[in-house]
Amino acid sequence: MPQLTRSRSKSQDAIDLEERYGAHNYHPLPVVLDSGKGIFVWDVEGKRYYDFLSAYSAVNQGHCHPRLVKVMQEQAARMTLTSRAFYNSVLGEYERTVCELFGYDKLLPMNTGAEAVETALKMARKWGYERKGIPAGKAKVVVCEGNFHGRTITIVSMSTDPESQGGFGPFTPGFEVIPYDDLAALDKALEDPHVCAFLVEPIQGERGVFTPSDDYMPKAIAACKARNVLFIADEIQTGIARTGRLLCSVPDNERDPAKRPDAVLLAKALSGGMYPVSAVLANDGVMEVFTPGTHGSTYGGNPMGARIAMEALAIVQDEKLSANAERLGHIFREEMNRLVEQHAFVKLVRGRGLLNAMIIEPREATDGSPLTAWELCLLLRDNGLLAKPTHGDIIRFAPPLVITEEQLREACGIIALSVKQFGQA
Ligand code: IF1
Repeated sequence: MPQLTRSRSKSQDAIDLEERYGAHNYHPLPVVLDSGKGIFVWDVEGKRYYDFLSAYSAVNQGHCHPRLVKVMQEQAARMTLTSRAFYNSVLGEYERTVCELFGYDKLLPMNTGAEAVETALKMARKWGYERKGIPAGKAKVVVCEGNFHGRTITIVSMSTDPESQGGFGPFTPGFEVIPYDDLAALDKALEDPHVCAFLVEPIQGERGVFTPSDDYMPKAIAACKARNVLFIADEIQTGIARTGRLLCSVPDNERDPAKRPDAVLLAKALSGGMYPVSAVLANDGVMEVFTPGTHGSTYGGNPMGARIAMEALAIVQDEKLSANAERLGHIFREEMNRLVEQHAFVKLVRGRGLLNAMIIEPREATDGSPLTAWELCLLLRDNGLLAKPTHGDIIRFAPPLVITEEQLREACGIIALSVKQFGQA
């Protein structure tokens, strides 16, 4: 297994500090990043890498995009936080911009993805009681096996992943889990008049870029509409051009409310990786369940995040990032499928746009040591490309959407070399 001798100095010192003083709630790949620009990041020793994780699809616009740095500097020197106790000069313009771009009446501003999910759960339950007539305390939300919607106790209450959920009980009641990409199971679950919402990822990112049948989204939306159940699309990872269009759950040109989610959740790339910004989008008939004092957040709707998010969305449109993700995604899967043909241990490549994953069959090296997706990620790192394994045998590949075809093809070359080395280990 080729190993770069790593100077003990800066990288190891940084790793040692995190080991000593930081909670061990992650197992990071051993690389210490220090700067980023566009699709590249540099470690503390000055080595350059292709970033093929994009901070889990938060850095769609590329690291430190100059337009985002500029608006952040300007707003930082003007006004960063007022709280919602007062109006501010940016929030209304931001809300209008996002509502018009995505085609909804209202936006509720929050900060993290999990906060947007929690907000949507509260909105759905309250709507269920006040608009659907569900008896108090009986509202249920249908979710899917393999879901990932965040890390709060209510959100992990609906998780089917023991690692996410284990040890954190007692859990929030009111969730029903059904198989993903199974319309019959959804129809059956929706027969329960106490169901207020169906919360689903258009592609299950954490599960390993689990892509459903092409008709799953439109038919699931129709099933929910027929049963007066809110369809909530968690687009926190799949949204904002990542899968080749603005939203993954519905085509950009679909404006018929009967064929669109009742609520859309955004975060991550909403701010281009510069600042925590999330949002819940819904129409008046749903969003109006929130009245003054029923929900809030200290930082939610702050002018800094609002300014950054407007610019982040403008970049997505100005630089045609959806079209780039769609076109280069096809090239990427074509190149990766050559590896599936060449190497028996490369089982499958799947994804949409520039959200893709490779399934690796775990092996043993000639010296008997384990060879899993982790070891392949170490080889990728040594060859100048950063990606992260999930669930042991899956590697997610998600570069910033500003990547060019030439850069993508060079990165494919790095992946092919690393896979070859992995096969020879
Ligand atoms: C971790 C995963 C990805 C998300 C979807 C809500 C949230 C996320 C579809 C919550 C967040 C992040 C969280 C981070 C790693 C990463 C992740 F592996 F955990 F699942 F992307 F796939 N909905 N995903 O993907 O948003 O509160 O984090 O802002 O927790 O390890 P958040």
